[in-house]
Amino acid sequence: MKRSNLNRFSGKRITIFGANRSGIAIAKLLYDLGASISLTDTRDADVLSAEISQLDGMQIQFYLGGHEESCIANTELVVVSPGVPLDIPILVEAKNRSIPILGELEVSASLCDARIVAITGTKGKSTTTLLTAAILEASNLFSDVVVAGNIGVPLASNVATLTRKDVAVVEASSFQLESTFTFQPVVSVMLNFSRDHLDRHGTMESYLNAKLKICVNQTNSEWIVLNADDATAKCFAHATAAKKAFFTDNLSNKDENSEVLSRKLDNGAGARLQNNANNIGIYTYKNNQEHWICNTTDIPLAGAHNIRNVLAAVVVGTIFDVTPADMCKAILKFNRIHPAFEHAFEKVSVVNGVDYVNDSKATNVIATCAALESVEKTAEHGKDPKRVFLIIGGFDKGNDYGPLIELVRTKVKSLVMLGEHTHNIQKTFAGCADMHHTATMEAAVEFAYTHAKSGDIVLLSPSNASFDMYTDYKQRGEAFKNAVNSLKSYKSSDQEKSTCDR
Ligand code: UMA
Repeated sequence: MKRSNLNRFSGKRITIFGANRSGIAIAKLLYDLGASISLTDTRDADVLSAEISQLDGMQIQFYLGGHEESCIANTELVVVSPGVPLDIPILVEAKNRSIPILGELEVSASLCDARIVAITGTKGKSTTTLLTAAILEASNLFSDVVVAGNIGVPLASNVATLTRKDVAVVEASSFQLESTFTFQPVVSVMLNFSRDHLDRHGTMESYLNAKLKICVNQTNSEWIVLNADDATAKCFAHATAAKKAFFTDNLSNKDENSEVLSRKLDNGAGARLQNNANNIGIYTYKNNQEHWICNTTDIPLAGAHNIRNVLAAVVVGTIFDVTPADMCKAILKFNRIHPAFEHAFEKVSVVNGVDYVNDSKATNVIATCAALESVEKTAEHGKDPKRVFLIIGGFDKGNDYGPLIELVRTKVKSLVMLGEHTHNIQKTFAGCADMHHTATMEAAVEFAYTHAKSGDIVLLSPSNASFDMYTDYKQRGEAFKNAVNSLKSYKSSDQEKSTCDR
């Protein structure tokens, strides 16, 4: 751990908000450093028994079933879990009392001895985090490479064992970045920016400001990796003193991109696509040297969005001087089997030649666009581009479905709307595809099962948060998978029946 910062917490009275993964991990870390810990959560003790039991044997004061005023009465520092909004009344009160409020990521990173590569963006964070970790791991440049952050493992649970010889690849969400102040990764990556999380951040500006925190403390001995085709890249470039590296998947604009990529020639780094023979290659640049890494057809991930994720990851590899051969090896054998990919374009089953795909993690319109864009590449049957039964709908945060219209028109056979908040969807897509409204996930899957033909795809990619019907996107994804799995047994009893009939 970073010795210089240990004293900031030992002996301090600290109240932690949220008793889930982040709250429990940071409670353990700070308790072990000698802090006096209080832990508060709106949920009751009986619901949280599994989480709380992880702190057995530690002297911790619990305030469960709500955040009563006394939980901050004597506290010197508040630490928040990412899922706890900073504007809840008790945190406003803490702020009024001038009690510092830090996020779990802020505290963990300040104690972390390992170098941190932090990856943010509206979409593609988890894939890029894992790709980057795979590339760094292939290099043998580090004693240990860990993935942490929004991907499901709080950085707090790794900090105690990480050393200077290690690297932590941290998926950083806006919820985590919002409450950071000294966060200073050696490499930050900003993938893309689009409308999301307005229920938490209120405005796009405040969402962007949270994301900008990934790079504001970086100096010119650190790096930021930017998407040359994203409109916000300039904001990030202006917000930081870090050296800039760019990636682009824009083949048509080669000269312009060369210029962008080589803007900082002395120490410049970047990655882009380039035509070679019958293929499109991924090329990296550093110090005026160009290296072929692999062809896009070698990438074991479907969809244009994943090519961009690979481009971003190879820029990080290039910054750390990972060899092209090691990067190529890591990409080719990249394995998506990781809990982070559950509910993210997860192939659930094939029933009667119809693919059932769970993309419940698509809580915004851009994510559903990415899912539909990748459909043709994953096609195994038929040429008809209109082969998707798209299950869409949920807790509408004021979505603009505009970017989806053309994709729905050209690829979607039937739009299966789920839940009550479908007015906006009906209005936007009228005339673009057949529409069918269902009240439950089972009914949505059943409808698709009845109407889909071999070669079609039933895709749950809701474009919305899940809170209207479920506790989170995971529960919604499980409901989809259960409905599909019941189809399988329904189908086999159907087959049994028809065999008996014969
Ligand atoms: N709670 C309160 N008061 C409140 C609100 C919530 O006490 O006002 C309590 C809840 O009852 C619950 C806890 O706080 O017990 C929830 O905290 P949390 O959501 O931060 O839970 P963690 O398990 O620590 O998960 C967090 C991230 N969650 C969110 O950002 C919402 C996880 O990202 C992350 O993987 C984990 O830390 C480890 O770093 C999940 C996520 O949905 C995947 N992220 C969003 C996204 O990807 O869109 C940003």
